[in-house]
Amino acid sequence: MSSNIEKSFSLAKERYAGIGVDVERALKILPTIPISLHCWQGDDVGGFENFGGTLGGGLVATGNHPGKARTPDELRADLEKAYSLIPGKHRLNLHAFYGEFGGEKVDRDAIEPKHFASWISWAKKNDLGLDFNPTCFSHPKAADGFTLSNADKAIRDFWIEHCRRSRDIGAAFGKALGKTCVTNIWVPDGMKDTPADRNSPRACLAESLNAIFKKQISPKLNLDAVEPKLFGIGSESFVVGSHEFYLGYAISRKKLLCLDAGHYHPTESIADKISSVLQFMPKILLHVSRGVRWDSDHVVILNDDLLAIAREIVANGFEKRVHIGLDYFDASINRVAAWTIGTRNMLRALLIALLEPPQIKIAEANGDFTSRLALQEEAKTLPFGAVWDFYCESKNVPVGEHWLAEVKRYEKTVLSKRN
Ligand code: RNT
Ligand code: ZN
Repeated sequence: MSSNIEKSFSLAKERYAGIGVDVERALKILPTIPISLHCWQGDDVGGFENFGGTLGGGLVATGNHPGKARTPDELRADLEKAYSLIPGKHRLNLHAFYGEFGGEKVDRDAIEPKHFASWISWAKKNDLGLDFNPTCFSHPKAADGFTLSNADKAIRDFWIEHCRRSRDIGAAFGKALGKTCVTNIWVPDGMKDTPADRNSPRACLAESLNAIFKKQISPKLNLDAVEPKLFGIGSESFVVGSHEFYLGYAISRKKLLCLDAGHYHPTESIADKISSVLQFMPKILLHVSRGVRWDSDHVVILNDDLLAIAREIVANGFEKRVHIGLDYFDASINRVAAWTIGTRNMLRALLIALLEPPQIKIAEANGDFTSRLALQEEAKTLPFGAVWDFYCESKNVPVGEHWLAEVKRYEKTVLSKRN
């Protein structure tokens, strides 16, 4: 280890010890919190079905940075590069249309665990857990904007079957890897303009979900999550699976609620929702993202929103009750860098939260809100950077901006050859 990193770390440790923060304890907890990287950053939410479908459901990946993954092997290679730049052992979040169908046309209602065999063996080899999502968009049967809530029963049944099979695939992941899979359902269903009937589609969605979840699956193998949204591109006036819809559904059916940081009003933070919903359900899933104006999926940066999310998890000891996944896609920058930046930021935010001075909570408990505010502000410039650098070095990943040179080298030698 470089002696400067060690020197800075030991000074930082002393500084933290002086205010009652146990740095070693923080460094023991951080590696126990896995982050689920979303595979879809690697190819602009394209998938590998190859039936010429275009991105739908209001999802838009803008930008044309060269080098997006065109095959499962390329996507895995890019992911391996990203994981090599991120400290700790993490997970991969797959979407159903990333299956490997060997050139065959396997429709969504026919997917099976065997189509994910290479992903499973790759995850095993790399010691990663896998999470899963049915893909209820980018498909002719989603073209009218309705899937599980479609007025046409045949179309609903098609998507119900897809989601049922997705849960089975999640369970197969859980079994093969010995790590519980979280399978998250998000559907794009909604309307561009004011609906005349908001109720019928919601009744249909609830009924479809009941049908999907009918089969019991061991929670050791697979956990189900449902993901609400306020609005989407093309569903500005009405989203069937709104926040209240899924909050009610998740509580009454004992499912995980998935809180996506980009799915609410611009000043509405999901950080405040965490301890609210956890009063009524054992576990939740997060889609950590960053909303910018109408887009809900910018690369995660180390801003106040992210710090608040991490803090709410750590300060309340919710590390085992909150599954952390990322969800964004930026096609305008190097995609391996996008994963690396967002994941390192998520971890950095968790570390900062783990290093929170205990006096802040004590001041609040004593009713001393002056000290609380003063200490919260002073905490913002404590030397967490030195602890983060030490952590990266101890996990054998690049310190500071040094990961970028590796991504640039990869871009030059691998990604730029893809066009
Ligand atoms: C869309 C949801 C959903 C998707 C992924 C690709 O608004 O956030 O989670 O981003 O399933
Ligand atoms: Zn999401």
